[in-house]
Amino acid sequence: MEQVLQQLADLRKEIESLQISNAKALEEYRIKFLGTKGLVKALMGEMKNVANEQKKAFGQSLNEFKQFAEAKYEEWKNGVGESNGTAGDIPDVTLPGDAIAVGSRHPISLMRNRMVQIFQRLGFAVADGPEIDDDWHNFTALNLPENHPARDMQDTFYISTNPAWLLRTHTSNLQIRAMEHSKPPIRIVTPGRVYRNETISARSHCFFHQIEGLYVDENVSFADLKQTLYFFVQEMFGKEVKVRFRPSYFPFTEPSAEMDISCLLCKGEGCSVCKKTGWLEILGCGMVHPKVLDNCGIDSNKYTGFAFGMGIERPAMLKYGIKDIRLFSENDVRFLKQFTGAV
Ligand code: 2NL
Repeated sequence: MEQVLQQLADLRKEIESLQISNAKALEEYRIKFLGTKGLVKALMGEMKNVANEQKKAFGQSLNEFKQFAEAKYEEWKNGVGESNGTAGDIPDVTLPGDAIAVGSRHPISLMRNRMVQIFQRLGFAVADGPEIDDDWHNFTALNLPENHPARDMQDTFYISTNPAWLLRTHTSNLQIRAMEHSKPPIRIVTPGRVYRNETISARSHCFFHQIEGLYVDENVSFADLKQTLYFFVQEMFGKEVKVRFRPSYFPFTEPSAEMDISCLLCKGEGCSVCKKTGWLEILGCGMVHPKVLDNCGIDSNKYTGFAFGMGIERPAMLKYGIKDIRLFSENDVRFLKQFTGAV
């Protein structure tokens, strides 16, 4: 008994002399004194060798020792904190800081912003609105006949629970809404996401982005349209780029045209990107059909307007050298981080 009490006193001295300042040493201490194979447990096992009349005194001393060892453990634990076990509890202020991960703008946003800014300089305002809309704003008001193939289930995503609603197939729905609720002069651009039921491949996707423009006022002419788009092309692609207009057809414009720019890669010489033509088709446009103006409550005898629509993906692919349209929507960080710092 005397011997064991002496042992406890020695161990207490040993603990008092310890200086524990890191997690590794603390864990070693815990294992040695308080662990399942530690000294406290071992001394508890001595109980059976102690004479009956001494059991109480021994138990008491051992308990006190245990509490002392545990209290010391807690004390050190609080002091050691989150230290990594090698450097002690004093932070190393010379360590380099943790890098702050910087995000980047999406290439579609970059291209959209560039396009929008050019039209803003010409006095166009940005209009926004719903991606889910009704048949009227997406088709009927735009003079698309009831049996027009664009309305087909094959091309348009209808909302399954209510087929009166659909995912817009162009941002013209926003231009219709603008004409319905405001009076000329109206000068807006509508960038946004549109949906078409197409097979996904490297060149086409079931959703993509568009920017449309609309200018309605008295005496708006096709010459205004041409000059507006010519200014856009020069600002967007450079002064040396040429444009050409080809006659075309859209139900919502009359006359209608498609505009090409000289190929940015071969400068009109003919290459694989322009399919040896020297030209790239970038947009459709025309004078707003009088029926469309009337559908929106704008007097087509008093007012005229021009409109145009172009995709954002293709110019973005040309500018950034992107070969597969699916990259835009896969959110692969290896792709996206290449645009870090771009504005
Ligand atoms: C294309 C062709 C076009 C329009 C969009 C439009 C809108 C209203 C009235 C008349 Cl509200 N027109 N938009 C006009 C001509 C062409 O887009 O190829 N887009 C990618």
